[in-house]
Amino acid sequence: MSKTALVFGATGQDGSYLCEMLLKKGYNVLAIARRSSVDNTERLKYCLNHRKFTMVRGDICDQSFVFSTIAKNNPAEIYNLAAQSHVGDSFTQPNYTIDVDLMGTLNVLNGILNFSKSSRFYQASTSEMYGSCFSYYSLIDGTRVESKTAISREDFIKKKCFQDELTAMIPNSPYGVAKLASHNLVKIYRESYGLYACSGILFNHESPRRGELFVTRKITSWIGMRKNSKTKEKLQLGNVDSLRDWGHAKDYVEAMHSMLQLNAPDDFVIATGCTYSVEDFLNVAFKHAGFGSWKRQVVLNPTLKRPFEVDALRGVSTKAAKALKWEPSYNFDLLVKEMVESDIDGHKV
Ligand code: NAP
Ligand code: G4F
Repeated sequence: MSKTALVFGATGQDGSYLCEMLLKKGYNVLAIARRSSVDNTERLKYCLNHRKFTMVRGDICDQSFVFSTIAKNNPAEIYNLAAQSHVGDSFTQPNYTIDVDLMGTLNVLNGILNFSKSSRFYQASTSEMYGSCFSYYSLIDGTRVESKTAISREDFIKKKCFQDELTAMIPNSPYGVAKLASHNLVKIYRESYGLYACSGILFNHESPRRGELFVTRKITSWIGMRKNSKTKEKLQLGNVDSLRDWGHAKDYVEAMHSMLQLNAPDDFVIATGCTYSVEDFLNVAFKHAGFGSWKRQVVLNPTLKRPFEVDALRGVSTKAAKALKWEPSYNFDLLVKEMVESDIDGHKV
């Protein structure tokens, strides 16, 4: 008999790729989408007519809904991707972010504990939980040194600084705080009650389906509009110096699934190991679009800067490579190219 997977956050970027992948693997997929006054199922267009796909309307903050859905379906696997996922917005909507990103997780964990203890659980943790903490290998004796002092951007790049499963986590945003509390709850429920519960510490991952308010898609959707003569406005951005480890969402949903197929639950970093600045993204995206220098087309607007920034991210996925046999199939250039081409082509994904 086919396994059933319950997906919270199915209408989002990752949720849509995950649902498609699970259907391909033969799962019955129960997709949770919150009620909306406009259609929010665009990204699920390849799933909606599949005979093993069922969509249920509900909110992760509604404990009675979460409990009854878990109890009724006793799913083999539960993925929690539902979140207010915009870091910048978490500064202006901290209470709401904590409600969805922390209390929502707690609802699912308690639903599993009380009604479906055999369900395997995946939690969408994030590199935003690190804040400004990182590690680096000492170049002198080769041992792993945790650096807790401030380091320049140049040294971060030069000294091969990175974050992994052992790096300290001191978040810089309400979003990071909510996600870290959820991350710790997953560990506590795993160790206290024996649940099969995992967290994937995923670094930034993008795709043509990325929401248009995240920086990568904001850039490529502007390029698409400019190329198709739909805007004369310049592109407004905040901090273009920050460094991110950007992968492709399609690769990352494979890792989520693999984490739930192990003999024992564990937490894993999922990342490419490479770091690029927002400025690098602009350079490569403008090159693929055949545009000149981005500097003539972009306005740096200080009001788009965050009150507190995660300056530099580079993840090391050695643990996932070994246990999950996971590695990314996209590099930075391929990812940017796919996003630019999709937006120029009218976003047919
Ligand atoms: P996304 O596109 O913003 O999707 C978030 C999903 O959560 C959407 O389906 C959204 O529904 C749903 N949602 C929001 N509030 C909800 C609520 N109260 N009840 C039920 N559903 C709700 O995010 P994503 O990029 O796919 O990321 C998936 C998860 O991974 C998120 O938890 C995110 O925080 C985490 N994460 C993402 C990255 C990344 O780089 N993408 C990295 C690390 C971790 P609507 O469609 O109706 O808005
Ligand atoms: O694209 P972003 O908004 O992604 P951010 O903040 O790194 O968060 C994403 O990745 C996290 C994993 O590390 C996820 F947990 C989270 O859910 C989300 O998916 O911003 C990237 C960088 C930041 O440094 C930001 O300050 O781009 C900078 N930036 C510059 N101008 C901008 C803009 N970001 C946005 N969203 N919009 C701008 O105009």
